[in-house]
Amino acid sequence: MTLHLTNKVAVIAAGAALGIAVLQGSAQAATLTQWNFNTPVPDANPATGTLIPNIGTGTVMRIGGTTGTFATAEDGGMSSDPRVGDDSALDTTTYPAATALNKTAGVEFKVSTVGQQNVRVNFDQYFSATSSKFSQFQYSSDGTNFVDFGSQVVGSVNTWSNNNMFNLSSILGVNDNANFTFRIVSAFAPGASGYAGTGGTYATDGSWRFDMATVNADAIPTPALLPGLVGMGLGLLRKRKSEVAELSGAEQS
Ligand SMILES: [Ca+2]
Ligand SMILES: [Ca+2]
Repeated sequence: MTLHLTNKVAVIAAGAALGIAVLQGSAQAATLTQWNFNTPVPDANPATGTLIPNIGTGTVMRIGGTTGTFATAEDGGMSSDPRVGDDSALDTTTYPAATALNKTAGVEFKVSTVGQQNVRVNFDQYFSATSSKFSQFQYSSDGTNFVDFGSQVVGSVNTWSNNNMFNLSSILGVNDNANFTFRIVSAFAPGASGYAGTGGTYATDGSWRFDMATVNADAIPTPALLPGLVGMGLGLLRKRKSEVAELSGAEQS
């Protein structure tokens, strides 16, 4: 009897350990989507690039009347992109007038987080001398209504600010969501009613560039795995019991 109980406990413990291992395995952090904006086949021309992500899927667009093409990410200290010789960044210019349209102009990214949680966003941003010195990160769970999140990125003239990280792990509404959207928009100087130029003077033709826009997330563990594992554990238990029964029979004969 003691032997049976010990076996039973051992089998259940093994099954539980296996279940935990599988759950942990399915929750590995991964890059969901990334834009490096580089031409997939290097063409030695940073002014040509792509809006298609190099990892995963998603869409990016300029918003609030901004325009632009692609520009090099290999000046101003360089972005964090390891590409050499053909490193493109998403260029944006034609920003609002000095005292107009606070937090409306910049870039917007849409990435489905279906099946994902613990969403973290990273990006590199370059500030020209007359661009807005302050950029605001915002997220949306419905693709329409945006919420300011985190500290503003504060620019330095003609310089890359790399690996700006916004951890949305505490924002449950952006988990498992096909409408997850984030944007980076120009913001009035703190306490002021207009934009501050990165180098002092603001102008609508100042430019921001973006590179290595990255969404990391963890896969949500799949509950469907659990019944299967419980079944496996019971199967092992039955097999062990029948082996013990056979063994008992053999001893009696
Ligand atoms: Ca290129
Ligand atoms: Ca790049």
